[in-house]
Amino acid sequence: MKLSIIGMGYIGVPTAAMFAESGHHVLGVDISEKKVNVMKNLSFSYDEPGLNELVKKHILSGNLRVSTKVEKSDAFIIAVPTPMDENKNVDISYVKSAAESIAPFVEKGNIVVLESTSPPLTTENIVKTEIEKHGLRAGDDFYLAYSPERIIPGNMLEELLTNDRILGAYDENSAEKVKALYKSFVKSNIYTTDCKTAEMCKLAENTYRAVNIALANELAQISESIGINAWELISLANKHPRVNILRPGPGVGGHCIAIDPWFIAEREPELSRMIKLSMNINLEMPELQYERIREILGDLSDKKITFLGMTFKANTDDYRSSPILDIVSKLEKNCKEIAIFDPKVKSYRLKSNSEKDAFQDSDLVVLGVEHEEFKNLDYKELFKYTKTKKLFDTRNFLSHLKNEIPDLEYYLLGCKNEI
Ligand code: SAJ
Repeated sequence: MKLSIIGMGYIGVPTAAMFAESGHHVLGVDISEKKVNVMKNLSFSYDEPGLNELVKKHILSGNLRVSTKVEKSDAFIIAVPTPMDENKNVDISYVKSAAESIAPFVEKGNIVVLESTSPPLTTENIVKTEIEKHGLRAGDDFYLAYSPERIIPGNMLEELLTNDRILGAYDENSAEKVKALYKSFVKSNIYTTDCKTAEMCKLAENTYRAVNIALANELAQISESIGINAWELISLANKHPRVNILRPGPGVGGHCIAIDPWFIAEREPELSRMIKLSMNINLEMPELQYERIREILGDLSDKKITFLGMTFKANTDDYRSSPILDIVSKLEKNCKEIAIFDPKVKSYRLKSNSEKDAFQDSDLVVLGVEHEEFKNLDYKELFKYTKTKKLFDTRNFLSHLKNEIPDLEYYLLGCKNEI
């Protein structure tokens, strides 16, 4: 088949590569000329295992072309961002303009799929409406579906193949056609339903995780208050066969868990009580860590603070809406110096060139993100360069150091006991 995938971002690129790998002729479309040229010139460098090789292979094989312009195709897949504005309202304009851009090219018998995380009814109210403006009717003339991805950064290619997939179809024929299309690479089950349920399902999955993390974050605060260790508490509770509490942390970042639940809250503000409360608990976490740092250091004005890791989670280079950067921006206003050491991130204004530079004369080291690279640093040596040996671990990742470095003052999120 000839496929056009609209949006060459985090989801569009691996999806395009996977369809190309399964033998389809894929056109990746993006409004950014720069992005298109980077792909054409093979000068991309995605921080995702296997992705660079796969994209390169199919640009060279000709199965994957890229352009700023849509072309006639058998199927159109929309994978554009659905960001949130300052008022926590979803901005659906990219979906609308993507639908407008494909509408003149959609012909009888074509498939149109929306993959972007979207509020309920987007497929029918926006995508269907835009395409029908050109005279075709969904169901009668073209097949229409919503099929969200569920892949986790760091394991995207594997999860594209092996995750079960939800497919919300406009009618039975659409379900059959779109399922067959995705079956060209999806090895696991594809469950079909209507568009609205599938849209809500994607949001419910990320909301489940957000609420679970909020519970962990609340337990961390309670543990700090009553003098127990939240990590031990959660690990013991999870020994129960039907309990699985997630991990507390300095906040929830990225462009999924921190955002998608608000789409439900925007649609049903009165009914989304627990969702809003959970999101607000997660949002408080950076501020609470800022307060904890003030508690540890007292007056900040003459202090240098070192952060290990600045991304929104471990083992990624992505620092979009990173809670660590929220803490950094609060501290920056009050302390003498901030140094960040993050081997994943290529450049950032506060980034130190080496771990030694970052530790030099530091008053406090904060473990922000548990990157693999941080497992084997020579902490004994590095703490020789700091002014005082203080470590604040927001991920329970370096607790072993308290035995290895005898004079280390070790502070842990979710625990205020003397350690
Ligand atoms: N986090 C915690 N504690 C935890 C787990 C995560 O504080 O126990 C934090 C992370 O540090 C990070 C944030 O939550 O800041 C989100 O990370 P994540 O690993 O939970 O999720 P994402 O945003 O990378 O990916 C999620 C996944 N959704 C679910 O697991 C339900 C992924 O499968 C989705 O495809 C993705 O959202 C998406 O695109 O929607």
